[in-house]
Amino acid sequence: MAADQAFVTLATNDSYARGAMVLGKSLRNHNTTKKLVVLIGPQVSEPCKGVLQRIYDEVRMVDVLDSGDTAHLAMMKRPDLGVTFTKLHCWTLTHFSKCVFMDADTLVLSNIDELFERKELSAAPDPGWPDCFNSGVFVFCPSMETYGKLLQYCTEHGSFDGGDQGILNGFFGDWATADISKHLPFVYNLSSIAIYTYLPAFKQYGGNAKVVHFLGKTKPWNYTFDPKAKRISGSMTEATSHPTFLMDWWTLYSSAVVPLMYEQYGDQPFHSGCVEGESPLQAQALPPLMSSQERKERWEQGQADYLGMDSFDNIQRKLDSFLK
Ligand SMILES: *[C@@H]1O[C@H](CO)[C@@H](O)[C@H](O)[C@H]1NC(C)=O
Ligand SMILES: *[C@@H]1O[C@H](CO)[C@@H](O)[C@H](O)[C@H]1NC(C)=O
Ligand SMILES: *[C@@H]1O[C@H](CO)[C@@H](O)[C@H](O)[C@H]1NC(C)=O
Ligand SMILES: *[C@@H]1O[C@H](CO)[C@@H](O)[C@H](O)[C@H]1NC(C)=O
Ligand SMILES: [Mn+2]
Repeated sequence: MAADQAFVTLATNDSYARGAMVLGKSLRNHNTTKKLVVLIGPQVSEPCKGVLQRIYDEVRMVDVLDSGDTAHLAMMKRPDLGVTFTKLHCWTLTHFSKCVFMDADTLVLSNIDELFERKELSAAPDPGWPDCFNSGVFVFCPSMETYGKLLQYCTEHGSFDGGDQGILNGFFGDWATADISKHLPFVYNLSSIAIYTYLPAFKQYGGNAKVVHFLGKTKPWNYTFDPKAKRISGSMTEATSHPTFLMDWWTLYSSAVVPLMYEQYGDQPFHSGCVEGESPLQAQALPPLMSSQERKERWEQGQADYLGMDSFDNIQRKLDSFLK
């Protein structure tokens, strides 16, 4: 039943909140039947909270330092894992029987409600180390018992990578071997982004990416965008490595999120990241980019960009590593 299932994300500050706004809009635009929940940290400002409330069914404030419970105690022992403890809070959402966690730096390109047919803990292999799962998208079942065990695991073992991915891979340590149905099939690493999909053939796959995860330090909100000219500016090298999905992100953000921000901020100034006619001297501008819809059409017409985004070598290498 849809009412007791939810997509859950986390925004610790206003930067990640912008990611959560776009993610929420992308889920709504693809007509999800599930509830949308965002966990926020105390640093998220009131106007951003207001925008999130317009998009999400539930905006839940999580302040680990203020909680006075086992999470607080765990935090005292492992202050380095602050954001991780906040993320683990998703297991306390026991008014839902099943949830899909998605990082705020992900974007949905089609309806992915079928993920709820999977069991805890289902996730996609990490592009950098396929025996580990990537914790940017995972299926879980809220439970106070599991939550308690996870906190205990944190304090006893810490995290081998200093973040939640290390904790979750340690705790759900049999993921690589125990049950193949918990592997969300086919992750490809097309130029620093991981894409999750359920279709078996890479030809189909290329046109049917369902989720984009903007891995790496530079996030979509670190660029600036000129909505009229459809130009993204910022770090040139990074922007060219995942241009079409970056364009999807900015198109949705500027059209569906920025108007809500104007409503919530009123007369207060805020940083939208959208500029008009920015001088090329101020930032390196990229040429206009194809949207992923255009890219999909090209792919289907057999005009895939084999040397760039859709590089056959990249895809083949990834396919080989998962088929082995
Ligand atoms: C916002 O939070 C993310 C992760 O939760 C962190 O990596 C980032 O540095 C924070 N940004 C600011 C401006 O505090
Ligand atoms: C979502 O639903 C609306 C209204 O029923 C429909 O017009 C639209 O095409 C649907 N969107 C998608 C992506 O299926
Ligand atoms: C994924 O892509 C990045 C950037 O293109 C590259 O540095 C990395 O080696 C790739 N990883 C794998 C497992 O292919
Ligand atoms: C991205 O932007 C945020 C603030 O919006 C900043 O804290 C962070 O350092 C930036 N990251 C990079 C890699 O520029
Ligand atoms: Mn992420």
